[in-house]
Amino acid sequence: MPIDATLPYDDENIFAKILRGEIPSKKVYEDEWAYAFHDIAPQAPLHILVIPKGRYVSWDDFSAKASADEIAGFVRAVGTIARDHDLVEPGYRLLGNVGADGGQEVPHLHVHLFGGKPLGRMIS
Ligand code: DGP
Repeated sequence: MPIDATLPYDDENIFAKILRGEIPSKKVYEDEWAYAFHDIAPQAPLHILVIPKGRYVSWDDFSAKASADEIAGFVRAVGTIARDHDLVEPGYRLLGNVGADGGQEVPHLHVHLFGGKPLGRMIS
Protein backbone atom coordinates (compact mmCIF):
# COMPACT_ATOMS: atom_id res chain seq x y z
CA MET A 1 0.00 0.00 0.00
CA PRO A 2 1.70 3.26 -1.09
CA ILE A 3 2.32 5.78 1.67
CA ASP A 4 1.66 9.48 2.14
CA ALA A 5 5.20 10.91 2.07
CA THR A 6 4.12 14.00 4.04
CA LEU A 7 3.33 12.00 7.20
CA PRO A 8 5.69 12.30 10.18
CA TYR A 9 8.40 9.65 10.56
CA ASP A 10 7.10 6.40 12.08
CA ASP A 11 9.74 4.74 14.28
CA GLU A 12 7.90 1.43 13.93
CA ASN A 13 8.34 1.21 10.14
CA ILE A 14 10.03 -1.96 8.90
CA PHE A 15 13.29 -0.29 7.87
CA ALA A 16 13.57 1.47 11.24
CA LYS A 17 13.30 -1.99 12.81
CA ILE A 18 15.97 -3.32 10.43
CA LEU A 19 18.26 -0.41 11.37
CA ARG A 20 17.77 -1.19 15.07
CA GLY A 21 18.47 -4.88 14.41
CA GLU A 22 14.97 -5.92 15.53
CA ILE A 23 14.28 -7.55 12.14
CA PRO A 24 16.98 -9.52 10.30
CA SER A 25 18.36 -8.31 6.98
CA LYS A 26 21.09 -9.44 4.61
CA LYS A 27 23.54 -6.59 5.11
CA VAL A 28 25.83 -5.60 2.27
CA TYR A 29 27.21 -2.30 3.60
CA GLU A 30 27.16 -0.04 6.64
CA ASP A 31 28.87 3.19 7.62
CA GLU A 32 28.10 6.27 9.74
CA TRP A 33 25.46 7.51 7.29
CA ALA A 34 23.94 4.56 5.49
CA TYR A 35 22.90 0.93 5.76
CA ALA A 36 22.34 -1.37 2.78
CA PHE A 37 20.78 -4.81 2.49
CA HIS A 38 19.28 -7.16 -0.08
CA ASP A 39 15.66 -6.55 -1.03
CA ILE A 40 13.35 -9.29 0.23
CA ALA A 41 11.70 -9.59 -3.22
CA PRO A 42 14.51 -8.98 -5.74
CA GLN A 43 13.51 -7.54 -9.11
CA ALA A 44 16.96 -8.13 -10.67
CA PRO A 45 19.89 -10.53 -10.05
CA LEU A 46 21.22 -7.89 -7.66
CA HIS A 47 18.66 -5.74 -5.84
CA ILE A 48 20.00 -3.76 -2.91
CA LEU A 49 18.19 -1.19 -0.77
CA VAL A 50 20.28 1.68 0.59
CA ILE A 51 18.83 3.68 3.48
CA PRO A 52 20.12 6.65 5.44
CA LYS A 53 20.62 6.14 9.17
CA GLY A 54 18.63 9.30 9.90
CA ARG A 55 14.86 9.40 10.37
CA TYR A 56 13.65 10.49 6.93
CA VAL A 57 10.37 9.40 5.36
CA SER A 58 11.23 10.13 1.77
CA TRP A 59 13.48 11.88 -0.69
CA ASP A 60 11.43 15.03 -0.10
CA ASP A 61 12.00 14.94 3.63
CA PHE A 62 15.68 14.07 3.23
CA SER A 63 16.50 16.71 0.61
CA ALA A 64 14.76 19.41 2.67
CA LYS A 65 15.97 18.55 6.18
CA ALA A 66 19.14 16.44 6.12
CA SER A 67 22.50 18.05 6.77
CA ALA A 68 25.08 18.37 4.01
CA ASP A 69 27.13 15.66 5.75
CA GLU A 70 24.15 13.28 5.83
CA ILE A 71 23.38 13.87 2.17
CA ALA A 72 26.99 13.52 1.08
CA GLY A 73 27.46 10.42 3.23
CA PHE A 74 24.37 8.76 1.81
CA VAL A 75 25.18 9.56 -1.83
CA ARG A 76 28.77 8.40 -1.38
CA ALA A 77 27.58 5.15 0.21
CA VAL A 78 25.41 4.39 -2.83
CA GLY A 79 28.39 4.90 -5.14
CA THR A 80 30.69 2.83 -2.92
CA ILE A 81 28.23 -0.08 -2.89
CA ALA A 82 27.99 -0.02 -6.70
CA ARG A 83 31.79 -0.02 -7.00
CA ASP A 84 32.15 -2.77 -4.36
CA HIS A 85 29.87 -4.94 -6.52
CA ASP A 86 31.82 -4.17 -9.74
CA LEU A 87 28.77 -2.56 -11.29
CA VAL A 88 30.32 0.56 -12.76
CA GLU A 89 31.53 -0.95 -16.01
CA PRO A 90 28.43 -3.07 -16.80
CA GLY A 91 26.18 -0.39 -15.35
CA TYR A 92 23.30 -0.38 -12.92
CA ARG A 93 20.08 1.41 -12.07
CA LEU A 94 19.10 3.58 -9.11
CA LEU A 95 15.43 4.09 -8.30
CA GLY A 96 13.69 6.10 -5.63
CA ASN A 97 9.93 5.87 -5.15
CA VAL A 98 8.33 8.86 -3.41
CA GLY A 99 4.85 8.88 -1.94
CA ALA A 100 1.59 7.52 -3.31
CA ASP A 101 2.03 8.24 -7.02
CA GLY A 102 5.66 7.07 -6.80
CA GLY A 103 4.53 3.74 -5.34
CA GLN A 104 6.57 4.09 -2.14
CA GLU A 105 5.52 1.44 0.38
CA VAL A 106 8.03 1.75 3.21
CA PRO A 107 8.10 5.16 4.94
CA HIS A 108 11.88 5.35 5.44
CA LEU A 109 13.85 6.80 2.53
CA HIS A 110 15.44 4.10 0.40
CA VAL A 111 17.20 3.93 -2.93
CA HIS A 112 16.85 0.72 -4.94
CA LEU A 113 20.07 -0.38 -6.63
CA PHE A 114 19.52 -2.89 -9.44
CA GLY A 115 22.21 -4.69 -11.39
CA GLY A 116 23.52 -7.96 -12.69
CA LYS A 117 21.88 -7.95 -16.12
CA PRO A 118 21.04 -5.52 -18.92
CA LEU A 119 18.08 -3.61 -17.53
CA GLY A 120 16.91 -1.90 -20.68
CA ARG A 121 15.56 1.58 -20.89
CA MET A 122 13.00 2.58 -18.31
CA ILE A 123 11.28 5.94 -18.23
CA SER A 124 7.94 5.14 -16.58
P1 DGP B 1 9.18 0.82 -2.24
O1 DGP B 1 7.99 0.44 -3.08
O2 DGP B 1 10.14 1.71 -2.99
O3 DGP B 1 8.74 1.38 -0.89
O4 DGP B 1 9.96 -0.55 -1.99
C1 DGP B 1 10.07 -1.20 -0.76
C2 DGP B 1 10.94 -2.41 -0.94
O5 DGP B 1 11.22 -2.94 0.33
C3 DGP B 1 10.31 -3.55 -1.75
O6 DGP B 1 11.10 -3.76 -2.92
C4 DGP B 1 10.33 -4.75 -0.83
C5 DGP B 1 11.30 -4.34 0.25
N1 DGP B 1 10.98 -4.83 1.57
C6 DGP B 1 9.81 -4.69 2.24
N2 DGP B 1 9.88 -5.26 3.44
C7 DGP B 1 11.13 -5.77 3.55
C8 DGP B 1 11.82 -6.48 4.58
O7 DGP B 1 11.30 -6.77 5.66
N3 DGP B 1 13.10 -6.83 4.33
C9 DGP B 1 13.73 -6.54 3.14
N4 DGP B 1 14.98 -6.93 2.99
N5 DGP B 1 13.11 -5.87 2.16
C10 DGP B 1 11.83 -5.50 2.37
